[in-house]
Amino acid sequence: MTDKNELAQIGVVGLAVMGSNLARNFARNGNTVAVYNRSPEKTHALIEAHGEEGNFVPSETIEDFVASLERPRKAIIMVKAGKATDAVIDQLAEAMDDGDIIIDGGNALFTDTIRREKDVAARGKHFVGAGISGGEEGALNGPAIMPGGPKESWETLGPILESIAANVDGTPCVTHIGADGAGHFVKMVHNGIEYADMQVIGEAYQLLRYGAGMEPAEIAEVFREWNSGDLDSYLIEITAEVLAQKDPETGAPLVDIIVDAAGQKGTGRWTAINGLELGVPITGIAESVFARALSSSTAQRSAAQEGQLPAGTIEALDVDKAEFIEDVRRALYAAKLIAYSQGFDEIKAGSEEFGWDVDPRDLATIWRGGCIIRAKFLDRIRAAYDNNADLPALILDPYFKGELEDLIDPWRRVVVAATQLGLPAPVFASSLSYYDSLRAEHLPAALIQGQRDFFGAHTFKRTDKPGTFHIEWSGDRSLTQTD
Ligand code: NBP
Repeated sequence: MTDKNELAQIGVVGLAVMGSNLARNFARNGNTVAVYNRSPEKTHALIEAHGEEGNFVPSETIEDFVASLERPRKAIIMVKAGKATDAVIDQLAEAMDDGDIIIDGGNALFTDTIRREKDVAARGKHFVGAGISGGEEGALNGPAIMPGGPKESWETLGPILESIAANVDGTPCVTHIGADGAGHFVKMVHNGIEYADMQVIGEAYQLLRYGAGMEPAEIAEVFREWNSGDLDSYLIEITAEVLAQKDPETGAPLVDIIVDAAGQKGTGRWTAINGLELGVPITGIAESVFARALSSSTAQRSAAQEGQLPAGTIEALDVDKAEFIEDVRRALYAAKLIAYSQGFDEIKAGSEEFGWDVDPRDLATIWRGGCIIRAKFLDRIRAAYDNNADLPALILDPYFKGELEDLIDPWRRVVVAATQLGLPAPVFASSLSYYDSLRAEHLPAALIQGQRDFFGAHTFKRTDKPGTFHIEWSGDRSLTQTD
């Protein structure tokens, strides 16, 4: 239904797949929605195909669109992230009044969101960068929403966002995350965790397929079973679906027909870059970004295959198939746990750096539904932060420490088996190194400090007394205290 005289509670600019699904979600949940797209064809198509789903107010100019909104006006931008977002923000800020709210629901880089919030605030309007997760399906049926921006905008926006968000046990999967770029920051890290989660699932598949010699359909059954336990999650569920799927043209397992070069749109890379900038070792996330890059290095990979780099002669141990499958399940659980732990570390560091005061319990709550990394064990993460809001690391929570007691030996066996089989398991292996580094009493960093002092007089601290020291390496090798 469309009514040009009715004022809309919310507006959506950009009616490609995400925007039109989000607009339909608002309308289906009883909100009157103003809709506008640069090229009017998409607006017409939306109204023609779905106009009966609720109350839409279509416009062909940004001025009409703004005029069709009730005050304070609330407009969500769902256009291609980058320059298009800046262009639409400029048009909206021009046409809107003081106190109106511009929301960017695209996948913006959080530093762009910080900049935009400043600019828009200087023009008297509110700006909210909101991470929206769940893809097309989530946009239509209930996404997880991570809004940043000013707290007072949340007071106005909260109820309407709650009306369209996913809902778990009566709790909507949306809450105010923190000021300016906080929402887009946590959405970025969410996507980084998603990269690592997908990669560890891929490594488990690879080991079962080429280590245990199982067929995709049989592995699909294993994943289905795993989905009823600790690993219960959307990504495990869809993995079983993908592995069971046959190619409609040839009847072969679809996974054998798909080219093994993974794409990426940038949020995983941003998470890794930010981890480096903040000095947070998010090794699982970074390795999974590199794993996608390596998979897509097709020329180099084919040269390495043609040149047949030696595999070595170490023979893999004979292992019982059922035991190996269970070991792989536990290794997958352990590596996934590390990815989440590292992701929460990055959020904590980002929150401190930018003064956002992000509550990790909120994320564990709202990520339980709608988003791609929704998983049963987020309830455990919530409980971990409920018990101790200042946990030094998620894996140090007593429940997860207990889980790791059961996981550590299988995890080591799987990394050994992968190494012996010559099968790549970059996140299984690097996460185990991270884990062992954290618990190691001694790290080779002492030697590195010695090397740094040798070639660059970078000084070092001593274990036995305070102060900063240097050895006269090119002279008499005496010790001097520098402060
Ligand atoms: P796209 O990212 O493909 O963008 C297409 C939309 O942007 C169209 O409505 C297009 O209008 C509009 N647009 C462009 Br391009 N340049 C414009 C400009 N200069 N001024 C005004 N409008 C402009 O759409 P999408 O795939 O629906 O994604 C929308 C946003 O949601 C993106 O930021 C994307 O990163 C994000 N996203 C999120 C998820 C998720 O899971 N959360 C999934 C997919 C996308 P036109 O019709 O006139 O060309």
